[in-house]
Amino acid sequence: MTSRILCRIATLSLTLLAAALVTNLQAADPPRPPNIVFIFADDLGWKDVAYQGSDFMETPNIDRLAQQGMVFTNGYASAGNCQPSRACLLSGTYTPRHHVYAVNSTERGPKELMRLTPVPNKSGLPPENVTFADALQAAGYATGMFGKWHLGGPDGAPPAEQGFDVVLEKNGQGGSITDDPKAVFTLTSAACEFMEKHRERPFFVYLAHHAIHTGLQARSETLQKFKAKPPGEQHHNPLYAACTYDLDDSIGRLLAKLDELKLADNTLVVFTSDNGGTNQSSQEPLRGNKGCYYEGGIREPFIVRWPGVVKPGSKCDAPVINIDLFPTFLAAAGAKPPPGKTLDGESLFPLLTQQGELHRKSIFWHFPGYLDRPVIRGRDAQFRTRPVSVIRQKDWKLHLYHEEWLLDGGREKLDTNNAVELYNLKDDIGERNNLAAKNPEQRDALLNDLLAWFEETDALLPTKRAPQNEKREAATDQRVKGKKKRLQAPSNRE
Ligand SMILES: [Ca+2]
Repeated sequence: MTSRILCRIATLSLTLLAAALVTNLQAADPPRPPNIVFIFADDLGWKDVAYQGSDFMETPNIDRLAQQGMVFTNGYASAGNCQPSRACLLSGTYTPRHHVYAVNSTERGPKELMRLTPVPNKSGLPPENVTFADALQAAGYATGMFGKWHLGGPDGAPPAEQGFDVVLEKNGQGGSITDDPKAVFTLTSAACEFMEKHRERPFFVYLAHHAIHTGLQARSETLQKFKAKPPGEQHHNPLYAACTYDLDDSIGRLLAKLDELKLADNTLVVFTSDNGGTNQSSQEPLRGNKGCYYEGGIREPFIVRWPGVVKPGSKCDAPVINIDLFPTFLAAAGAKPPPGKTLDGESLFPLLTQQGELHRKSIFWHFPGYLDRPVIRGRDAQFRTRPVSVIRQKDWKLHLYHEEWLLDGGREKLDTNNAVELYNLKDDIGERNNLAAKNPEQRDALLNDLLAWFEETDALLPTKRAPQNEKREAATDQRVKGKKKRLQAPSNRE
């Protein structure tokens, strides 16, 4: 053997030895799991950000986040209002599992117009309900909650009992930063302080802003900026735009802090909102607003940024919903679901890494109550919604209205009783063209899956006539019988 070959063998052995050492070191000291920063807006609608096409709002920081991460074009809140959306998000389960369906009460609106007795509402999650913060805390994360909780009350528990080490609950009334009326900068500063303090270990930030919930408030200079701006055709409310801009500005500060701490590369950032925009902001072409189960009430801006995992500027059209975040955060943390814990969502990992699809067939909503005040292009003139359950499956979406389902003949009369609305969102994102009568096969398939889901989740359904209305219902039954021949199936009611 020549000395050159011997030398090569020696080099190779050393290289193998070094490789083995590195592997051993890695086994002993696994890479640190990512920090998780979840920014949750309040009442920010799908169309309220510039990257979604608002013609008046300016959201440069949210837009940049969208460019740096993955945009989910079919991203959803799990309810049309604050409280149930948050209960679903935190618990990782749909409303039938925890019975938080509404803000305060499921019986909101003119009682004489309610045909069913609504299912009673719970105010929050009991402390034994394992939240995503409980699970991340158990996985070794420092956990901080800043902003709006909205899950207390007689049935709930404060954030400190739901897995958060550090809590700053703050109403949107003033703050330590001058001219911060919606407290966006105060909350952001507290979150930044928390990140800095816990930079040496994995942390979880739940930053639940009060913005842009009413009463709308903004810094005076921002308000002046939008008062001076020519109005858009769709959006033209300077205060609404200013409030949104301040929220966006605070998000910019938080992202800059991650850069400053050199943590951005190992931090998963998620941004979305708890429900659709109020009637102060049109969500067209989406139908409806906050409180509705039409797209305007539940479809949201939904962004995930995760350097090295998520391809910048990528898009995903699969329907996803905020209960998917619990299992996604667990997967990011390398943690297993807590024993015995039901999780209705699915980890978004296959979508984030563009390596596959989710296993589930459908996503669901269940609102067995009444919500007052009509909205732009709602179902009727009295309520944002009546008792309704919804299934989304691929491009299809079906609404089941419990009043007509229970009281007007159920499945036997589906062609005429208006209990079901069916839309193909791919062709009709505005839910204008009800296909329930035209496509009974698709309608029945979705309806069957929805009914099976009621069984699976033990969903409580509003099955009793409203007592204040029994006499009127009985009289209506008689009248309907008399006029039956003249009745026609109503077309798509607006
Ligand atoms: Ca809200």
